[in-house]
Amino acid sequence: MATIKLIKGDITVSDTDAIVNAANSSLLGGGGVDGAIHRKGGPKILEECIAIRNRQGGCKTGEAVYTSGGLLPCRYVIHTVGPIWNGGKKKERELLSNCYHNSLKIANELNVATIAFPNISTGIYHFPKEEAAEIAIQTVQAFLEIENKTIQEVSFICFDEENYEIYEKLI
Ligand code: AR6
Repeated sequence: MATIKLIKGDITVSDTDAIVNAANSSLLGGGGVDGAIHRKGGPKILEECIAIRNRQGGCKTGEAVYTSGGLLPCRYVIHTVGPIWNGGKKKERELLSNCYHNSLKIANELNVATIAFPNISTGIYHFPKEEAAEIAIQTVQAFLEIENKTIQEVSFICFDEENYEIYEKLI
């Protein structure tokens, strides 16, 4: 059975096989964790994102794509697009769950053993943090129990203290 870990800090220093990026549907980078990943990962990640864009026109909310890790310690960056919180009636919960599920699915296909997630949608996209944490943990646990083949360890990397305390309480 795979283990779930909680870490406070910066996902760009994670040496897991894969890290997940909270991207936007353009895949062209932005602020928050996305900005940090592209800044530290160097231009190769963006080049690969542009190639994906040219092939399939970006990435829809709830879906995920992957690139190499560029200059980062990880082997892969899995880019997923979280929902923008809009009051909760626009399928935000389901879409957030899809982000975790689809990222794990890709990780499995890539034979990843260790993967780290940021707290998708809880920054610039304003998803309520407590509810986002519940969805993240629940989706990961369900995947590990039912569909997992290769993943041995999933880390939740909380950058802000508020998210860290919420996860500490829930895990
Ligand atoms: N490592 C780990 N977590 C981080 C880091 C970091 N280096 N930096 C920020 N966080 P956000 P979103 C946390 O805003 O809400 C971008 O412009 C942060 O504390 O990065 O999904 C994209 O291009 C928060 O808990 O992503 C999109 O346009 C979490 O990461 C948009 O923001 C997510 O915050 C996506 O918004």
